[in-house]
Amino acid sequence: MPQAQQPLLVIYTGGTLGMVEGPQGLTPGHDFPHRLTQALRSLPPARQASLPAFEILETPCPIDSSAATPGDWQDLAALIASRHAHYQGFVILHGTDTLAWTASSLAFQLQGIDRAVVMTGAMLPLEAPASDALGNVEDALRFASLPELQEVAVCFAGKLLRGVRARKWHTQATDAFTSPNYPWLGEVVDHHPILFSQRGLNAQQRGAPRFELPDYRALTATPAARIALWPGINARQLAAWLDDEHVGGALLEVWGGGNIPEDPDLLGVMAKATGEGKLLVAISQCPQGSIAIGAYAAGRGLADAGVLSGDDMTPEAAMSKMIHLLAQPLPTEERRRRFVTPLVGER
Ligand code: ASN
Repeated sequence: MPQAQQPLLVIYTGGTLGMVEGPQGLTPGHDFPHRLTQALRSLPPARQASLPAFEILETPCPIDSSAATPGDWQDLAALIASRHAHYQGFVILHGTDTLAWTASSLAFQLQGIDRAVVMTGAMLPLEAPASDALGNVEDALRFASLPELQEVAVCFAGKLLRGVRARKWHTQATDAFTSPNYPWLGEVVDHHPILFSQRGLNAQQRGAPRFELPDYRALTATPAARIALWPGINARQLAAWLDDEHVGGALLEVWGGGNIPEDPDLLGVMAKATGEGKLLVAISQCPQGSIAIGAYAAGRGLADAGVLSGDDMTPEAAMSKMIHLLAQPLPTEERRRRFVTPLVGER
């Protein structure tokens, strides 16, 4: 069937959007396909009629996304990859807490995807008064049916963001996501999805999809660590992470434009780790802007210790890229080269 005539596939993975009140508080509800179909009937007839056709499935065990692991990212990418040729696009309904992590990971696993994977969630359950759930689903469906959208994106509160640039920004507001270092890919105006197509990956896409689906579950032997530096951190504390033989890489969250204390012992711990082939990467603790290692004398040591620049990547993008690269049997130099190369518009 030509792509334009294929339906969308909606995958419900859990999250507040589909939650119901249980004895211990909100918990993922079941029977979501039926509940969503019911809810969509509450839309005005013209809006119902203009929705793209879709099929919907529920993962075997919907979760609160705070429980998600790289293994879940892997399962979701495998599911999309296996159905990819049969659907015009995908809408992933996901908890907001780790939505940006899953979006980032999917972008690396589904490199070169030639259709839309639109992730959304909600701050309130579908059946709650004044819920944002139905509006977010409606917007996501409309964006996912656009053939020019050919990447993993996050649709939330009327905005469309690049998935690998998105971050959860607010714990309560319905406008909960932002894209600190990349402009929006689109927005909804009067229930119409408007794409700013010159910003999309489709303009840079080359050839057929070249999915990379490594086994993240095998990675538990060489995990990645995330370490935010603080004033007063000492070499012994850093070594507790980096000397661990099971740690294959670490994201260091440093200050400002790429600065760390001028402490030779601290730098010695980093240099030892990179010398052992570990992938060390730095990003800034500032939520906006990029780092330039070596602009200040205080940052020069990072380059000398073999720490790579994460440029303006989000922590979610940097960590999921590191996990993606560590899960593949790559020579150290190739892994370092790929980390600093933009693969899916992440930097
Ligand atoms: N704890 C929820 C989750 O991430 C939060 C939400 O979806 N709004 O699954």
